Amino acid sequence: MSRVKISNPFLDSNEPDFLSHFGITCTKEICQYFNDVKFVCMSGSHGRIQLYAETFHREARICLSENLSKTDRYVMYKTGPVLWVNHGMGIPSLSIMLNELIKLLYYAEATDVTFIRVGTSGGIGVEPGTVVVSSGVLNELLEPVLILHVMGEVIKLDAILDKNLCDELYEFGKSLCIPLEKGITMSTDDFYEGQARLNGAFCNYTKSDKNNFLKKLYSMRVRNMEMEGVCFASITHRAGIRGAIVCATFVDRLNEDLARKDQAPNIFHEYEMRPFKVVSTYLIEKLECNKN
Ligand code: R2B
Repeated sequence: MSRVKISNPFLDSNEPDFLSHFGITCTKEICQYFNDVKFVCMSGSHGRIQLYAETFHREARICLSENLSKTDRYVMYKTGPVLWVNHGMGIPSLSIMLNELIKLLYYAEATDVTFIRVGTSGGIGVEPGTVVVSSGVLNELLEPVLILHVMGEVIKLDAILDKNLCDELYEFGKSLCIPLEKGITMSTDDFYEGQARLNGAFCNYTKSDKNNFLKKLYSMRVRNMEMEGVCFASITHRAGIRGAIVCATFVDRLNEDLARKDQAPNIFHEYEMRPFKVVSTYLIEKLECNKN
C-alpha cells in the first residue's frame, strides 16, 4: 500500500494544519473521514463537478456528502471512496487546490489514491465532441515539464502521467463507443494568445502563423489544449499519485477558435458528459471489483 507523498520538513505535526482555500482544519476526526479515499475526480467548474458528483451518486448508488469545502473558492463532494473537487481555471488555481488536497490525504493516511482530471479543452485535428485521453503533457514551450518560479529561480519539474491508467481509461472509453483519441495535451497559461487564438482583445500574429503553429502541434501528436494538464501531471507525479487526464473537446482548433455553446447548449452538455461517462464507468467497475 502506498501513501500519498509530501516533502516538507516545516509542516508541524503537533498542530492541526489549516487548509485555507477549503476552510478545513485537519483535526484527527476530519482526517479519519478521508481515510478511505481511493479516487479524486476534478474539473474546472464547480457547477460541472457538482453535476458529476450527483450523477455518480445516482448511477453508483453511493451516498453523496454535502459540499465539504467551507469557502467559495472550491467545492468538494464525497461519494464513498470517491472525492469530487473543482480546481478553477489555470495552473495557479489548480496548484493551490492540489497542494491542500494532497496534504489532507496525507494527514488522512489515505493509500493507493488515483487522481483523474475530467476536463474540457480545445481539440487539435479531432471532431468536436471527441474525448481525448492524455498520453502525455507539454507546457507552452513544448516541454514535458512544469516551470515554477521559486525565489527568483526557474525550476523545472517533470510532468508525467500514469501510462497504465491512461491505457485502461482509453479501453473503457472505446467499449462505450464514445469518440475517443489518445494524444498529447498542451497546457498554456493563457487562453487567447497562449493558444494562438485570433479572437482575444490582442493579437500580433497572422492567421497563417496560427495555422502553422497548430499544424506543428498536430504533427507532434498533440490532440488538445487546455490550461492545467502540465501542473496536474507534475504534482501528482511528485506526490506518488497515479494521474490521468480525460477531456472533452469543444472545437477543432484547426477549423475554429470558439465553441458557440449559446447556439447548441444540449450538444455541449452531451460533450461534457462524455469524459464523465468514461471515468464513471471505470470507477464503478473498480469499486465493484474491490467489493468482491
Ligand atoms: C479549459 O477550459 C478553461 C478555459 O475556458 C480552462 O480551465 C481549460 O483548461
